[in-house]
Amino acid sequence: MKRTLVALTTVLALAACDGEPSQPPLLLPDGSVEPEPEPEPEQQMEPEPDSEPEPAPDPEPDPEPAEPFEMPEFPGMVVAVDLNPDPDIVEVELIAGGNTLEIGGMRVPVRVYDNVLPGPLIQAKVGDEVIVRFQNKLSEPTTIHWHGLRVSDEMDGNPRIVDPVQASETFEYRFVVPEAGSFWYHPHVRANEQIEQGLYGPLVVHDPADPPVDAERYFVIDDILLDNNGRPPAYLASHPEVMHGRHGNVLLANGQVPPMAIETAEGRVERWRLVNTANARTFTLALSGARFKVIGTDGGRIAEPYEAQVLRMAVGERFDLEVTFDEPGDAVVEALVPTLNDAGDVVTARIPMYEATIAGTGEAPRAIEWPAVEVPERAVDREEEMTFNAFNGPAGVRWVINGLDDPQEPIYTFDEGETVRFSIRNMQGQEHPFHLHGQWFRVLSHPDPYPVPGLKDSVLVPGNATVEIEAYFDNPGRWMAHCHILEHAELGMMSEIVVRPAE
Ligand SMILES: [Cu+2]
Repeated sequence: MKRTLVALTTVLALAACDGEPSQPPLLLPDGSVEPEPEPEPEQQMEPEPDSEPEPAPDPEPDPEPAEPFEMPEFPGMVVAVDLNPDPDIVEVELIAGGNTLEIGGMRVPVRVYDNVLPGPLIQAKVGDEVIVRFQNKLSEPTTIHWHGLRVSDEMDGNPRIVDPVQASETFEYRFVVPEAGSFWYHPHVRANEQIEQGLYGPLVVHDPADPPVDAERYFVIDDILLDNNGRPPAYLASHPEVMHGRHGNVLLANGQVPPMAIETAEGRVERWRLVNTANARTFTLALSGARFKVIGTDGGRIAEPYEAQVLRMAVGERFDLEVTFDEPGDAVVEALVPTLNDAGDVVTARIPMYEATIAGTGEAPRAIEWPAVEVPERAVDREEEMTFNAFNGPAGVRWVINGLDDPQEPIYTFDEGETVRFSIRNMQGQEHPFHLHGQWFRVLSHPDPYPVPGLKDSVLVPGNATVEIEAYFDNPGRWMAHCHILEHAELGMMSEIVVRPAE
């Protein structure tokens, strides 16, 4: 495990070195040479004769050149290197390939992006264009889905719209990131195997208007199933896996066997982002040793931040926390995992995932003022019921949405701009984390005691329960709507919703 760590930090140092010198975006040093080379043609359209030497001071009232946004560092993480000098374009290379990593003292075969687990963190700021030059060095087709990003459907990694990237082929993903938030990326082909084997990575879209914090961190939480030799057992081969999805026997905190150690100090305020990238496991996380305030979820910051000691995170969900260190000591994120004790009783194991050592400084933390988040009121245009169910077919258990087993036709068609209230009824005891691509929704009612605020793209629908959501179909296209327990999706629980563009 040590070796993995060293490898990661080495790569990180390289990434940081590469990034620094080229980073300060070379916006024209004012009042020098003629503005010929880059600036938009408009400037050349107004050729006032004579006055060649001094370009008017006008074209630079833009506030941007004064304080270019600086991407934060994310200590301990591999960050994708932006190869494009344009401050409004993030261009990265990403390679999916096989490798062997040391996990928990075993040599484990993995498939990962850029040879690291999790894949490199991709970051941009709101409105940036993101270009990902992707190479598939796997032995099978794949795609990349940008979980939570409202991109066009052709860039969404949906293999029914754009053919998957074949083995040893390349593809250029290109999209604008319209909203700030914590996102992640992963394949949408044989996802139950490819994601389980390590193909996932974090993605952050920053809002330059957010107040600065003392550190940003991204916690990528996963579990994987390994046999005694560190190999993945056969997929979809056991009844529990078919029924509940693949639950791992090894927890991973940013690709390592936990706990992952963090160094911080009294008086600091940090922003921690969390994502659950497991195939199936819903994580319950206990937070202690600091002040934790939930400031964001799937769709970015929320209108009413709240303090929390426990988070419930279904697959695909994200949380953004403001973490304040009032005093020295240890701040810990623990996974509360139901397990069997020696007597065969179910008990809750507390597994430390992240342990922050808070050095004493005697300093008091400052209060952070987050800009207000607007919550527009929208009238409901339609009401629909969606059901989740299962049946036993000739080929075994199938999981279905609205009674349909892997339907090839869209299950709903809406018009761009429509607001639709769904009552999602789960007819069976197994839970389903529902994920809608390309759109946001809000949770109106939920049976669990935990708050589910803000704009969402993923929500847990517990067994034999109903969850009500209000969805905003503002992004035209063909969009996947499915269970994010990857085994359920593979066994039928995968559908599409069409949003017709407005005239
Ligand atoms: Cu499911």
